[in-house]
Amino acid sequence: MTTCSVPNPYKPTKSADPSQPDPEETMSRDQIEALQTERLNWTLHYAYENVPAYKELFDEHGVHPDEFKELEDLAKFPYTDKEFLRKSYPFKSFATPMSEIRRIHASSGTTGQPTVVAYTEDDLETWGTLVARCFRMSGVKPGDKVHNVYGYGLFTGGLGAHYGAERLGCAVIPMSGGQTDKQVQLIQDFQPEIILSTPTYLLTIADGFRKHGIDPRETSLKHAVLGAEPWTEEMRHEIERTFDITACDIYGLSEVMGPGVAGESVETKDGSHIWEDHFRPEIIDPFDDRVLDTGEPGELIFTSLTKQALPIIRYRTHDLTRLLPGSVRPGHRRMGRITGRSDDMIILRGVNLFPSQIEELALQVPTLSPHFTLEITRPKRMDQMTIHIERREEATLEEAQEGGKKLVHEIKTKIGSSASINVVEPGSLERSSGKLRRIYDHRDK
Ligand code: DLL
Repeated sequence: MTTCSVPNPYKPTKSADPSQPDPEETMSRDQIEALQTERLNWTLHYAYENVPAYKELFDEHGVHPDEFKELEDLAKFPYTDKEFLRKSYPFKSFATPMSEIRRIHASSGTTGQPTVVAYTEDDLETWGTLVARCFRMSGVKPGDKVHNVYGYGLFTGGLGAHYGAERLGCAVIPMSGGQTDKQVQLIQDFQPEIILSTPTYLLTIADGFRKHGIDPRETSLKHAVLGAEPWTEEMRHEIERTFDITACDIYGLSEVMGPGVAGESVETKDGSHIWEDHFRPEIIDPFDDRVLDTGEPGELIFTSLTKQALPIIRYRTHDLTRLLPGSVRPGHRRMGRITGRSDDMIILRGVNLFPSQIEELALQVPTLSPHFTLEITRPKRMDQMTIHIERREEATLEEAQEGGKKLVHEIKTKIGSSASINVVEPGSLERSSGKLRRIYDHRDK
């Protein structure tokens, strides 16, 4: 293993009884902060001494890991982003020799070079443990059958969720995304209690059930653990009603680990607890980079505390949310729902808006479905947004068009943007088997 002048204060331990919380899960806030201080001290030295790109970045910024004495000192260190990792493509950001690496994943993003991430054996152990924590909090029990729809492959969703569920003691059905008819058949035949999916693809699976004349409320499913894309409270209600299940959030990103950075409790459904024994979150103002207080909305930043293969320092996620005090796990703070990504923000004639705001309003109109896309154009140098939205099966086209007018009115009064609406037939918009693309911005073309 790579050396570091500061001894690593962490060695993963397998919890004896996976149905019970890990000891770190129930630590007090003071205990967590003491752990974070110790682990940050190690991480900063470890990254500096083992990844040339970090040494270069810290030196350029005029800061040395020895200057870290207490949590507030983290603010002295520079931010990193996807570009920082891309410059080290493919393996130069790894802090360990390849002989220590056991897994490599990559996130493609929408454009350009993929970002490569890696895990040592200990990192994989930690990942499984944290995903298992999330699932347990979301109502999954050892012995449950888990239908895993997250994509297997380079995407961290499939394998990340898979090993977490195995760790918890579940029987995993590694279905992956797509093949909706087969999803329906296997859920019918194998009778899983749990489904893991992106929220939008779960709606497509619901349509698949209906197509086969099956009411989605009649399946064996009891709990869904959903993530990998932004979703709203309205979407939670829609999914819970559609399947007669509970739906909890799971959050994560490849660069920080993958799914399982934060997870939600089925009892409180009040946002995801970030596992702060492994990650130190911060919220910053995305425009002037100032660190904001707990409760203030801004961009989420993460520093890893225990990662070996790919330590990550003050990584800018571009995810917009806020930190809240812990509830069922008081030592760990929660994150509010992600309202959007700073790079997904649409600026329409000077007004900022996110697809999640449209989702929230659209789901309040009973004749409109949650399936929509946003098309942005600029005819005659004026921004124009068209919402293409499917009517609900049970509504006529006329009723849905009436609903569309109501939606346009709500968008105007609540968000301040003008939009036109195009109500289309059920099933006519493109579906995704993973993360859904909502925005089609043609303004630059
Ligand atoms: O999407 C990891 C993951 C897989 C999380 C399965 C949850 C479930 P990436 O492909 O690197 O990793 O994408 C990370 O997806 O920065 C967010 O913008 C978005 N995202 C992930 N989870 C949520 C969530 C995985 N629960 C990016 N709510 C992140 C909102 C989410 N956005």
